[in-house]
Amino acid sequence: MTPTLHGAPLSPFVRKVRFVLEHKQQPYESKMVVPYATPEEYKALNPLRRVPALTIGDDITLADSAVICHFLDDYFPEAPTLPDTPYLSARCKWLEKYADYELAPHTTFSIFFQNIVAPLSGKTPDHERIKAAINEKLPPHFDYLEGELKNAFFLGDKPCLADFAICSQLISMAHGGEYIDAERWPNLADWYTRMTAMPFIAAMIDQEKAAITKLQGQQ
Ligand SMILES: N[C@@H](CCC(=O)N[C@@H](CS)C(=O)NCC(=O)O)C(=O)O
Repeated sequence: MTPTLHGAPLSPFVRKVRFVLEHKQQPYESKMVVPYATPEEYKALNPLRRVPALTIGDDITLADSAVICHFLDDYFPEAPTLPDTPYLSARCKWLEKYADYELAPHTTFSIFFQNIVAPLSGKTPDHERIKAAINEKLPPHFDYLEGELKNAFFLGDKPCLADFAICSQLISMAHGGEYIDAERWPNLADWYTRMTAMPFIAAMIDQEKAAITKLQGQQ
């Protein structure tokens, strides 16, 4: 049965799940659910009313991007996104969690929200918050990730869920007009170029940029 992904494509957590589905070449349907404006009935899918949620038929309902991605790896085992040894699988989940909880507050909830979402909602961007994210909050995280990149991808020679989670956060940052400084973090910048050159990621970025431009044009 075809899974349905509920959420908005500009959410980095929705994007991460889309990366996993695309990597697996798993067909899926998308249902637009706008964060912070979820309909009442969405509570049945996620009582916290956050996106994404995933449903398959009437029997499977899941919330939280990490839970959904781990489930997808078990349910559709082709083209796994979690390494097959307990230790590397746990390392992968650690880096995914790092992206979701340590990068997201700055890449998404500061830079993307203030530079893109705030103006779209008629609000003035909080430039101090953006500056703090770029100059103080993110550099220690980028130092850490730079040191973790010992191969082409975070856990070896092919991308895993950690790569998708981190890349998704950095795409939000790029939509917000901020990029990794290649002189300071060369491994991370090279890796980001490699990730965003993957055809399904490049195509998604183009679609998202077009969506942002359209939203801005409606202002
Ligand atoms: N840990 C959650 C985070 C999801 C999340 O924060 N989604 C945001 C959109 S980017 C949201 O729906 N926010 C609405 C809210 O918090 O009410 C996940 O990985 O799914």
